[in-house]
Amino acid sequence: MSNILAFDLGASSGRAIHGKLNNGRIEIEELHRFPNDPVQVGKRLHWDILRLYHEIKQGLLKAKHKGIDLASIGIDSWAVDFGLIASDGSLLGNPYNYRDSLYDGVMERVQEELGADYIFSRTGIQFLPFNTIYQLSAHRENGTAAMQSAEQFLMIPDLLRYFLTGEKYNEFSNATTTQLYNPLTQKWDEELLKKLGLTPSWFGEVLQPGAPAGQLQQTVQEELGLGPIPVYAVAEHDTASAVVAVPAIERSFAYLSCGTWSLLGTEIDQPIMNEEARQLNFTNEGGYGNTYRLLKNIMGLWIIQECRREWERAGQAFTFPELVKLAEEATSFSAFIDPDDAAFLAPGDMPARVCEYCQRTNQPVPQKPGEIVRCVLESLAFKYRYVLELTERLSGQSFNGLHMVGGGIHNHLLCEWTANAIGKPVWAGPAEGSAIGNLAVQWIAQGEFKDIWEARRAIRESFPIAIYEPEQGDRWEEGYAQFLRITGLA
Ligand code: ADP
Ligand code: LRH
Repeated sequence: MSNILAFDLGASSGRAIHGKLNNGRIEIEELHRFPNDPVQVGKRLHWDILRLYHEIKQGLLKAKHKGIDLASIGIDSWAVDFGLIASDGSLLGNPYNYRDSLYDGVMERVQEELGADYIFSRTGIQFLPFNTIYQLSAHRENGTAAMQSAEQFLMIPDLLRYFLTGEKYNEFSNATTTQLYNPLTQKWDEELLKKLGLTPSWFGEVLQPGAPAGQLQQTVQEELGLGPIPVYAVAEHDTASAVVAVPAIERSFAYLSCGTWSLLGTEIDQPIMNEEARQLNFTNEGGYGNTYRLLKNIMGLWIIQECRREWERAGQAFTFPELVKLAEEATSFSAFIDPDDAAFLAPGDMPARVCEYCQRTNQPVPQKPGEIVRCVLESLAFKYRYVLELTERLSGQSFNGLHMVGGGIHNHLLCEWTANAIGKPVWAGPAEGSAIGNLAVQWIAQGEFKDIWEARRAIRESFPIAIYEPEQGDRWEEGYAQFLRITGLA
């Protein structure tokens, strides 16, 4: 019954997840998992897009070898990054990784030129230095070769979909993350594009999640020995797919999508584009069924990923569970960081940057890996509380708990500490939120689920949700006050 495949590409790893429905219950099976390591070439930082395409084909082959007859497939990935296509249909260069230093300082220049309030009033999107708008502006300023011969702009899932189908479309949820799409007119913002010196004709038709987007093209069918499998546009921004998979019961709910990034917010029907939202730097990213994701980016487990890489380079290899254990053994509330300090955005020696932060804020400097990880995880938990409270204020809602989805929920300490920090329960699950949301949108499109709420009910009934109740007492209140004081967020 309705076997389908979701390709979910995170900034740290990708997977092909086979989904099937069994009497209204969702069953998933991981067919393929692969690392997604950015590649540094000289000063530039790229994504290995052809390797990702190769891995997608491996996923299709694994499904074929298992005898799975696929009714459809969908692809989601991290946001903001893109490829430019020439008039002959070829990809112009390797897509840049959004953490490339080419983009340093560009956001400030564009804001000065056009005004932050103007940009926000047209897009409703938070100011992050790596948004596509600033990436493209940097390429324009630098006159990079791709900009000279570009004809079409495709984001990462659009691009991979194009390789598979030969058809070029943009997709709504991901398009909104560019900060070039106007949610009020429901179009690419031509005026903004022209002011930036960008060519509006590069930006193509925008498909809604759930729209058919072609089928495997002839050459791919022949290469893989497969039929014309239909391809859907899903909620192709991985965070949008993760929010689809939040097993909420009520319309009003708060979520934390927890992976490389932590995305915390709520789902709303109309974007909130007032002055308060701009001042608080909240975003209104597009979601499934014309909803919006009112949220804020929090630096997330990226800091831990980079610490782990640095320790590995130095000959000390730890698994994530080992790091969690070491953190558990370290002293609590010894030092805090603001995870969103600009120092933590670029790849590099993250343990040293955490220590520098503690030094410059006159705190005890963590020494051992366990102490550093504890400092980062406790700080994340407190930043979650801070952003949850802002979300309540801005959306005029009050939440009685927080849904956590994504690979980060395997970190049980982070879930527990988040519950303690917010003083409310955390409902953790499913871990493969983005892939499950990707599957759900395909099933809704095929009429297997009536709507997103029926899909969310099925997700709730199909996957275990771990409940973390908050610890009682004032300890975490005092810790939070200390966190606010040190980070200057008070
Ligand atoms: P992305 O989709 O952004 O690549 P994921 O949602 O796959 O990220 O989450 C990956 C993160 O989850 C890792 O960086 C790690 O911090 C955390 N994680 C995954 N598995 C575990 C585990 N077993 N124990 C602790 N943390 C884990
Ligand atoms: C998470 C994510 C996030 C974006 C960032 C670039 O994977 O898509 O929502 O802000 O990556």
